Amino acid sequence: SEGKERWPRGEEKVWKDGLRSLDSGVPSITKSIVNHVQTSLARQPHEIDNLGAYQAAALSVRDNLIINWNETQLHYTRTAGKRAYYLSLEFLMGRALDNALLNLGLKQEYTEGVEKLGFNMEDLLAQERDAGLGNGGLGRLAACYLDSSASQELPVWGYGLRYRYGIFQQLISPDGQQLEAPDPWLENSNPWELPRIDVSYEVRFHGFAERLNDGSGRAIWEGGQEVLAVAYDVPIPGCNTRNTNNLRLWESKPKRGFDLNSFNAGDYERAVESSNSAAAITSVLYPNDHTTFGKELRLKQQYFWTAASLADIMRRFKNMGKPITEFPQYVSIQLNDTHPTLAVPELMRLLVDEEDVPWNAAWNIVTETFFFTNHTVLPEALETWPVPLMQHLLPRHMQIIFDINLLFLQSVERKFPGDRERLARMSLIEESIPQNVRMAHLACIGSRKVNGVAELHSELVQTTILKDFVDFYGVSKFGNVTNGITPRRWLDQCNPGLSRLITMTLDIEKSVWLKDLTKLEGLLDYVEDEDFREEWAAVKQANKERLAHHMQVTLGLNVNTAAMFDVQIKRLHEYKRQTLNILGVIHRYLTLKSMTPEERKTLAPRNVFFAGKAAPGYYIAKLTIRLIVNVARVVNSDPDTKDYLNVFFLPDYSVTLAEVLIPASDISQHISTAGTEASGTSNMKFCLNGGLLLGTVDGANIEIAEEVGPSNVFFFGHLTPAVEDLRYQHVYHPVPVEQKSPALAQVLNEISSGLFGDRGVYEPLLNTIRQGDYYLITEDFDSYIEALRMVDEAYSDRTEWIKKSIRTTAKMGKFSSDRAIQDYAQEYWNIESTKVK
Ligand code: B1H
Repeated sequence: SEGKERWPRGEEKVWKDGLRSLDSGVPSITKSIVNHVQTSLARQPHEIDNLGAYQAAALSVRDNLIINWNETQLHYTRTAGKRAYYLSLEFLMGRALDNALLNLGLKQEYTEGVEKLGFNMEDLLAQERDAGLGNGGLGRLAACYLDSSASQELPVWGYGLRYRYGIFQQLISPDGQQLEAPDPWLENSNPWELPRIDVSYEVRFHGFAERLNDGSGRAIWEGGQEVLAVAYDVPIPGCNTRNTNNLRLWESKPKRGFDLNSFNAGDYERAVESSNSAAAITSVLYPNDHTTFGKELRLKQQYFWTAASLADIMRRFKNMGKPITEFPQYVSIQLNDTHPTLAVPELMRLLVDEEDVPWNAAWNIVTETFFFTNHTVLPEALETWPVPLMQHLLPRHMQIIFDINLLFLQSVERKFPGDRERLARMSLIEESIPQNVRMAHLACIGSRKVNGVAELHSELVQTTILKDFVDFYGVSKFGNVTNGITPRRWLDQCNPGLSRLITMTLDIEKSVWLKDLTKLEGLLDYVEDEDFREEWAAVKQANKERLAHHMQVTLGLNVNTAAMFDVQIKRLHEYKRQTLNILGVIHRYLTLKSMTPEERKTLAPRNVFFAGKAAPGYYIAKLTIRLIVNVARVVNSDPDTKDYLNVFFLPDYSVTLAEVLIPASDISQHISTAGTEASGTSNMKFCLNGGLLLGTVDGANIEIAEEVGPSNVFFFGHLTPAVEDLRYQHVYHPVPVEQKSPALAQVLNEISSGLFGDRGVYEPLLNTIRQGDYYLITEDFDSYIEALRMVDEAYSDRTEWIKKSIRTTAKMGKFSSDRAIQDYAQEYWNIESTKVK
C-alpha cells in the first residue's frame, strides 16, 4: 500500500491485466453497484432497502477513491517532495457520499444510475451517518482543510483518532433539558474507511525512564504497558482532480488478546483487564469543547495519537533514505491547537534516544518541523497537565520537558538577565501545587511559527497570552492565517440551487469558481438586474421551504416560510451569548404583547432558530437551552404573538443539520463578547450562502465586514479594548441592571417571575448577568436591540435586502479554505502542489 512499488511475485502481465487503472474501462455505475450488492453485501436484489442501496453505492464510489488514492500516494512517493501533516484530535467530517460524488464529478451519473435501480439519490444520501469526530469549529476547520489540501493538490495528510463513539447525540426533553445519548456511528459499518492491518505501532505508557548519564542526554524507557495503534485510512477526494489525500485515524488495541498468566491462573477478569484498558483509549471523543484537561484518559489519547503518528511519519521519512538531519526538509507538522503538543517531546525522544542525535541538533530538527495554531485566548481553555500525572504516565517525556525548560529558561536569562518574574511567567512549568505543564508554552517554543486564526485573534495572541514570547523571539515567529471554509460542501453541496444560479450567471464552469472563489465577484455585475435578483430570492425561498419541510417531517413542526429566518447555531457557551439572543427574543415578545393588533400587523414576522450542543457538565449552558425551549413553548402558542414571532430549538446539531439550516437563513447571529471568539467559521458559511450577518466586532466578523462593506453587515456592542475595563467595573463598581438597561431588567424580571414556567430554575443563569456579568450582556443589550431594529428596517425593503445578500456572497472569496491552506503551504510548510496525472 501507500505508494510502494514492490512488484508482486508471479507473472507481471497477469497482475497488470487484473488491475483496474485510471484509464482502463471502469465498469458502468449500475454494474458496479449491483456487483457490490451481490458480493460485498451478500444480498439479493429484491431485499435491498435504502440502507443497502446506500452502502452499495458508497462502496462503488469508494472503488474510484481507492484507485485515485493509490495513484496519489505512488505519485507523492515518486516525486519525493516535502509533505505536510495536520495533527488534529478532531475531524468533524459529516457525511462523505455526496461530497465524494461532487468532487469526483459523478453526481449526475450516480443519481441516474440509482434511479434506474429504483432508488432516489436523496433517500440514499440520507442513510449515511455523520462522522462526528469533533466538537465544533476546530474540528470542522480540520475537515475543510483536508478538502482544500486535496483540491489544491497539496501533499497533506491528516492524523487523528478513530473514536468508536463520536460527539454525543443530543435529545431534548419536553421541559427543555438536554439529554446525551451515545453516537454509535460505526454500527452499520463504515464504507469510507480502510483498515490497514499492515500499519501498526506499539505505544508505551508508564514504565521507567533511566538517564544514561553519558553526556548525550539519552535515556532508556522500559516497562509499563504497550498498546497497539492500528491505522484506518479515510480517502479525501479533491475537487476536479485525481489527487486523493489521506486521513489516517488510529484505533487502540491490546498488544496481546489477554494476559495469559492471569488466564492460566484462572483469574479471567484480571486477564482481560489490561486489554480492555487498551481498547478504551480510542473509545470516545471528549465532548467538552474548549476545556478538557486533568483527565488521565484524555492525556492517554493525546500521547497514543501523537506517538503513532510520529512513528508513521518517521518510518515514511526513513524509507526515503535521507540523513536524519534533513527531516525538516521533507516534513512539516501542523499542531492543531495544543492537543498534539506531546509530539514535541516525543520527536525529541525519537531523535535523541532512538536515533542517537545529539540534543541540540535534535532540538533544531524539532523546531524546524512543527507549526502551532492557537484557536482561543480564553484563559480556561489554555491546556495544562499536572506534572505528577505526566510523570506517572510518560516518565521519559517529563524528563525531556524539564530539560527543554532548563535550556530555554537559561536562554531567556541570557536575553533578560535577572528578570525572575519573566522566567516564572515563561516557564513551561506553572509553580502551582501540584506543578502543571503549560502546553501552549511548549507548543510555542517547540515550533517554527505560531499563528492565530483571524486578524484580531492573532493580534490578541501576540499581545496577551504569548506576549513574553514575542518579546523573546521577535514578532516574525508569529503570524495570522484567517480561517476558511470549503465552498464545495458549504455552497455547492448544501445549496445546489444557488450553485446552479451562480454557474449560469457567471457563465464559467462550476469547478472554476469553486476553486477560485474570488470569481464570485462577477455577481456584482448583476446586482441591478431585476430578473437575477428574483432568481436569487427564489433560491433563498426554496431553501427556507426545504428547512420547513425538514422540520415538519423530523419534528412535526409548522414553520412559516414567509417569515424572516434568523439563525444562531453553534456550541452553547456563555461567551457566544445565546443568552443575549434569547433575552432579545423575550424583549421582542414583551413588545409585541404591549402592542395593539393593528400595530403588530406593521411588523415582519420572524422565526428565530437555535441549535447547538452543551458540554454534558456545563450547567449554565444547559440552563440556557432550557430557557430557549421554554420561551419557544410560550411564544409559539400565544395567540397574540404566534403570527409574528416563533422560536425553535432544533435538537442534535450536526454538520448535516447545518447544511440544511445555513442556506435557509436571512440573517445569522455571531454575537460573542468582543475579543472572545477567535474566528468563527459558520459566519463565513452563512454569508457565502447569501445570509446577512448580525454580530459583534469580533473574530472573523471584522474581516467579513471589511470584505462586504459596512453597509452589508449589522454590527453592535462594545469593542475589544473596552472589555477589560468594563469587566473590572462590574466587579468593583457594580451598577444595578435597572440602571444600565431598564429594558433588560424588565426581561430578567419576567423570567424570574415565572413567565416561562419553572420559577426559580433560571436564577443561576440570571445571576451570571446580575452579578459580575463576565460576558457583558448588560453592557451590550441596548445596542443589540437597536441592531435588531435596524435588521427589521433593512428587511422591510425587499429589493435592498436582496442586493445586500448578493453583494455579501460576491465578496466571500477570501474565506475559501483554499486560500487559507495555500497560506499555510507557502508561508509555513513550504510545500508545493503536485498534480496526479
Ligand atoms: C476553538 C477550541 C477548542 N477554539 C479545546 N478552541 C477543545 C479547544 O476539546 N477541547 O479541549 C475543543 C475545542 N475550539 C474554535 O476554533 C474557536 O472558538 C472558533 O472561534 C474558531 O473558528 C475555531 C476554528 O479555528
